[in-house]
Amino acid sequence: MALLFIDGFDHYDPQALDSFGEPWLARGKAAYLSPQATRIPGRRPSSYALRLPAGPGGGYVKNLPSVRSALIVGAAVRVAPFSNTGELPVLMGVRDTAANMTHAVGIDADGRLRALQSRNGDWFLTLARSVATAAARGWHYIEMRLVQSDYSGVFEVRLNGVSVITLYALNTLNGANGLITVFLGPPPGQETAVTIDVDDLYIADTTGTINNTFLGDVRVDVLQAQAQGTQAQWSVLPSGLQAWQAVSDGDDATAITASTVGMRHSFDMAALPVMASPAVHGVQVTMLARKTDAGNGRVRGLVISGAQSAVSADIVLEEQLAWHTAMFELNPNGNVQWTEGTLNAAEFGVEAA
Ligand SMILES: [Ca+2]
Ligand SMILES: [Ca+2]
Repeated sequence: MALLFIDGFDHYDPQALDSFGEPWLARGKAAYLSPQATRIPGRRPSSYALRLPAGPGGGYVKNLPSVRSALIVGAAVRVAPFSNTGELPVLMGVRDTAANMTHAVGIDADGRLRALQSRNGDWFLTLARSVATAAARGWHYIEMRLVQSDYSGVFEVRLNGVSVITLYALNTLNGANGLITVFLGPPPGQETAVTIDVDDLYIADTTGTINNTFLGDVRVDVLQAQAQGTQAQWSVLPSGLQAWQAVSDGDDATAITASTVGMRHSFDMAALPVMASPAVHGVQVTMLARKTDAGNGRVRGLVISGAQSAVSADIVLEEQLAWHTAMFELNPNGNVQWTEGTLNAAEFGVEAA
C-alpha cells in the first residue's frame, strides 16, 4: 500500500445540518474539521473545495489507520491575501503518535514556502525557504515528503510539481514517535493565521511499488453510481427505488441495507471526466454508512473488474452515518494499475461483513 487516502471535498457540505440541527462537518472523513469550514467552488468547474477561514477553529485533521515512518502529502492550496503581522501561516504538516507536530510547510508574507520542524511540539524551527513563490489568491499544488530518521531523514517540498526545498541527511526524528496524523491548515489546536482553501488532497507513504513518491499535481474526481451492477443482494429503502439512485441521490432517507454477511451490491459508476491522458493512481470507494442496532455492523468496499473481484479490510460501522473509505490502488484483474478503460468498465460497491 502506498496511496492511503484521498479527499476531493466534492461530496460533503460541512455546514449541512444533521437531525439535531448541527453541522455535519466532515462526517468522520476527517477526524477533525474546523466548525467554520465551508464548501466553496473548487479548482475546476462543477467541483468543490474546502475553505478554512482565518481565526479560531483550526483546519482539517486526518488520522491514519496505522503508524508510518514516512509520509507524502499533496494538496491544492490557495491562500487569501494576508497582513504581514509576523504570524507565519502553516499550510500542511504531520504529527506523531504523541500528538506532537513534527514537520510542516508554511508560507511567508512574500509567498515563499518554508520547511518547518518542531522540536518539542509547540514551536517551529525554519529549516529552509524556497526561492520559488506561491502567490496569494492563486491555486498552487503543494506536496511534502517526510522520511523519519536520526541521520538520513528527508524533507522535501514541491510547488506545482517542481522541487523547491530538498533537505537530505537530516535528523527528522529528534525523539519523535511514528507519524499518525496529517493536517491541512494550522496544527491541531491552533488558530488559522490566514484563510486557506484546499482541494485535491492525497496522502501516501513510501511503501509498495506504485504511488510511493510524489504524485505531482493531481485531481480527485467523484464518480457516482449511475446504474445497476451485476450484484444486487442488498435491499433498497424505500422499496421501489433503484439501488443506484438510493446511494447517489445525496438523501440520507434513501439507502440500501443488508442483514446477512457476504451479501454484495455493485454499481456501474459514472465515467471518468474527459482528460487528455489520464493516469489513474488509485480508486477510493467512499461509503456513507451506519449500522442499525447494537453489536456487529461491518462492511467492506467491493470492486469487480472483469472476472475478478476484491474487497477491502472490514470497516467497523457506528450508529451515526459517517463516511468510510476503502482504497483500491490496483485493478484486481491482473493486479495492475488502473487505466481509464478498466476503471470505466469496473463496478464498485459494498459487501456486508
Ligand atoms: Ca474538489
Ligand atoms: Ca440516499
